[in-house]
Amino acid sequence: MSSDNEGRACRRQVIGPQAVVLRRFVEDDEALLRGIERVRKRAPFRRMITPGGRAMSVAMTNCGDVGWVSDLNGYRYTSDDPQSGWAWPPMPAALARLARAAADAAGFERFEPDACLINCYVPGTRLSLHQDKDERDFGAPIVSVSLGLPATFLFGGARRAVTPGRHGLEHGDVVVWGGESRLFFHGVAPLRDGRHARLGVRRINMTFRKAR
Ligand code: MD3
Ligand code: FE
Repeated sequence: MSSDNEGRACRRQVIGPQAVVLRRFVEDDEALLRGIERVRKRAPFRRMITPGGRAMSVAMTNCGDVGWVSDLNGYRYTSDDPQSGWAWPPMPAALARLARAAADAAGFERFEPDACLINCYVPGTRLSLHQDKDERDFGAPIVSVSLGLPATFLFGGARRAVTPGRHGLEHGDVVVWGGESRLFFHGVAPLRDGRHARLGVRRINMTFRKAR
């Protein structure tokens, strides 16, 4: 046991160079779900198109100053939701606060994310092995928060050829990726069937980034 989530101990597991899982770090999942609800009313989940012309398996939306998008022209961050033409919804305070607390707990102080990508998985949904390198500053960590059905997270290395390790992520787990791990290949195995007491038949993952 170690770490401190505003006074509460949480279990911490190192899975790579400066990559740490904070088990059950989330205390108030209802506040997060209210925030996500507010975001998706203005910017609904949608399956984006890859530059290769296929619909992604995961449904995504964003909040914050900028949001990650993919289409036939490639991947990038935009200030407006291309589907509505409106600005992405602001990052709800409960989400921003949790991201900062998790970064602090992992030793990255003063993390100020300007983007939060929200992914929605249903059974069968997967995310193939990739790197996150559309952000300007790789010195800032990425914070990921898992809610709902459990998933198997695949965590490789700096090269695609490195066979990924498998790590279970459950409701309330938070992962912080910095340093070398920041550019490691990673993905999510196809979501298994199941039902989560609060979220039903889905998994939601939020990743907080400093994109600009
Ligand atoms: C390791 N999401 O949105 S979260 C993504 O569960 C993404 O939805 C997965 O990969 C998900 O890009 C995994 C964990 C994660 C996120 C970003 C990372 C791990 C990372 C960036 C660098 C290294
Ligand atoms: Fe990623």
